[in-house]
Amino acid sequence: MLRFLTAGESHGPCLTAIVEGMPAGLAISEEAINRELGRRQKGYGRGERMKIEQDRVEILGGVMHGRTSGAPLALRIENRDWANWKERDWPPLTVPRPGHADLAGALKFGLTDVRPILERASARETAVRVAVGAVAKALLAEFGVRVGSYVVEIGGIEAAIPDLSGLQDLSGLRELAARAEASDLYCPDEQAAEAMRRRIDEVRQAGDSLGGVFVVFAEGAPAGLGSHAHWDRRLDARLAAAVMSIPAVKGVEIGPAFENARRLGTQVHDEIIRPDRSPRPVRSGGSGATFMVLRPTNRAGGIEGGISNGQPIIVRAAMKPIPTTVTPLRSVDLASGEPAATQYQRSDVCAVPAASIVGEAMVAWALAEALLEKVGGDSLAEMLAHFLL
Ligand code: EPS
Repeated sequence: MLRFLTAGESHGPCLTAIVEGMPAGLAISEEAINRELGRRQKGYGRGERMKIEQDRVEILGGVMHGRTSGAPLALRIENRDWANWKERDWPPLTVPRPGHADLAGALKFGLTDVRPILERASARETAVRVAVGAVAKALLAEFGVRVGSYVVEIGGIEAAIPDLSGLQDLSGLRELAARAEASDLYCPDEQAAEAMRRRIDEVRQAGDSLGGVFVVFAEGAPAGLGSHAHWDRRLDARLAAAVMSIPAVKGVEIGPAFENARRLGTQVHDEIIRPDRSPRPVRSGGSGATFMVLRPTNRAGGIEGGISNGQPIIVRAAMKPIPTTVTPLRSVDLASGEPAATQYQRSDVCAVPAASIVGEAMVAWALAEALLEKVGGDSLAEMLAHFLL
C-alpha cells in the first residue's frame, strides 16, 4: 500500500523520491523535512562533501495547501556538488575499493569502470530517504508514535548507556534521546563522545575509517503492528530489512537479541503482570477491548511473534567502517588485470551519527507501512477514525 522509490546519483544533479500511498490530509511542510535533512548532515567525522551540501527538499507533487492530496508525493533534493562535476570528464575508476559495491557491481554488470556503480551505491542517496522518512514520521506523529535514535559505539568506544530493558515509563528513553540530540555525535554519554572524537581525529590522521553501533527506538507504537502469520509480515523482519538496507549497515538486532541468546529463557522473557493499579493499558485490535497488563521488562525490544506488543520498539544496528580509506588497500586494476593499490576518493572518516538519522527514517517508514496496513484508510481522518474505534 505504501511504497517509495528513489533515483539519482551521488554527483548527479539531484536525488528524487516518489512516495505512493500516503493518506490524504496529512500536513507536510518543507521546513519539517529540512529539519531532518539537517540532522543527517551533522555529525563529527564527516568529510569535505558536507561543507558543500546544504540539503533542502522541494515538494514537487502530491501536496496542496500544505496537505497531502492522496496523489504520489514527488520530493527532490539538489546536489550542490553537481556544479563542480557537470563539466568534468568523470575519469574511469578501475581499481575497486574492498568493502564498497565497486567490485561486486563490476562483476554483476561486466564493467571495468566502477563509476556507475559507486555513483548509485553512495550513501548520498540516503538524503532523500530521510526526506521520505520525515513524511512517515509526520504520519506516525498523528498516532502518537515518535521515532528517535542515539549512537552507542564508535570505533570500539562504548557509551555508558543505562539498561533500558527494565523500562516501564519512557523518561529514560526520552532523556537519552534529548542528550543525544545535543551531541555532535548523537551520543548521550558526553565522556564517551569525547573519547570518540579523539579516536576519529587519530584515525583521520592515520588515513583510516571507523564504524560503530546505533540504536533506533519508537515510543507509542500501538500493539498489533505486523503479523505472526507470514514471514514477510513480521514486523521485526521488516524493520531489520529496512535498517539493513542502509549502506554499510551489516547487523541489526531487536532489543538486546545477541545478549538474550546467551541467557536462560527465564532470564530473558518479559513477564506479563496484572497490575494492582494505574496500568498502562494495551489496546487490542479488533474487539476494542483494553487489556490491563504490565510488562515489567522489555528485553523483547517491543516485538513478540513478529507483532508489536505496545512496548517501546528498540532496533540496534552495526555499521562497518567506511570502505574509502586514505591508506591504500590491495586491489586489482580491472582494466589491466594487474595488482593495484586503491586510490583515495574524498570520503567521511565516520558516518555513524548520520546513519542513525537514516535509521530513524527507515524505521519510521516500516512502522508507517505497518500502521496503514493495520488501520487502513485513504485519508488521515479515516485512519484516525478507524484507529480510535
Ligand atoms: C560517500 C562518499 C562521500 C560522502 C557521501 C557518501 O561523498 P563524496 O564522494 O562526494 O565525497 O560524503 O555522503 C554524502 C554525500 C551524503 O550526503 O551523505 C560514499 O561513497 O558512500
